[in-house]
Amino acid sequence: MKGVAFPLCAATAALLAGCSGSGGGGGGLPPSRIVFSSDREGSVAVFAMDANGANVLRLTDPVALNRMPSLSSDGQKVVFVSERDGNQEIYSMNVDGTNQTRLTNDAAADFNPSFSRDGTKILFDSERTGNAEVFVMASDGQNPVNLSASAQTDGAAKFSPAGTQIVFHSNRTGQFEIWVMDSDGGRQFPLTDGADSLDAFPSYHPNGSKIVYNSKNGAEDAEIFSMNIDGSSQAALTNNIEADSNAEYSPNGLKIVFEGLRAGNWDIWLMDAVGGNEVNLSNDAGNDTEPSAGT
Ligand SMILES: [Ca+2]
Ligand SMILES: [Ca+2]
Ligand SMILES: [Ca+2]
Ligand SMILES: [Ca+2]
Repeated sequence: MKGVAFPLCAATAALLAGCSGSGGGGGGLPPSRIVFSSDREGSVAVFAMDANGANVLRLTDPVALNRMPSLSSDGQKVVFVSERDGNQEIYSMNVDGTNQTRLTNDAAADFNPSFSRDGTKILFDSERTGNAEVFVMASDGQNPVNLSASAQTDGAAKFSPAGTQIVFHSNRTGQFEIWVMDSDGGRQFPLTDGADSLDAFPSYHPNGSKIVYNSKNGAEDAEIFSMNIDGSSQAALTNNIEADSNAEYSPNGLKIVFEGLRAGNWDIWLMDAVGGNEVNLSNDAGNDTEPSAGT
């Protein structure tokens, strides 16, 4: 492990990947890729790039719609949504685009997939009950279970690093808030309470202490926010007049990747975990959105 990890950390991968052996969960090499969706070649497809934006590779064919990729914590697998079979279904593939496998088969829309840290489970949104719910299934698509079970919209769920909690967004109070529940669907309660703030797309810090999400919270447009896991210390990390959303911490917890519109089209941006030092990683005329760094 030592002999393999050191050269990776000395190179550009250190931008995002965990370099110390402390605090990390799971095994394997530190992830060094960011997956995202882009329309730069026409129809929306899934792409991967290095943590510094280099070595861009298209992973899905430019037919149908392929989007919402989420990288596994070991950096080897990607779950994503495709409409290649007529409606939105969850697929998995290797990070180089090989072995694309369909995991769901339901006439309703299935979307927003993400892995548990150990890679054994996948959370996803499904409308198969007649409204959007948070479902969990095994990583091979077996045993889908409705965890949220509310009559309103629930979705965009992410496991906590330990796998014991799930953070998600829901409009069951009449507006979108960030909610948390036990991994079996128990003890569901909101963490935010902002009038018309559209709190959405939450994701945990790799050490489990923070949640990053997007919110309007008094602003004209969406900004990236962070808060403690009990909902305290809510703070804006971006401040500009265009939308910022879909944030995820880097595997080492030092950076945040997100999508932003401030360059005139959507791009994948990287900033410090406390805000600042914003860098445009995609820097392409197409719309680049939905980044995932495997956290
Ligand atoms: Ca479906
Ligand atoms: Ca629901
Ligand atoms: Ca903004
Ligand atoms: Ca772009």
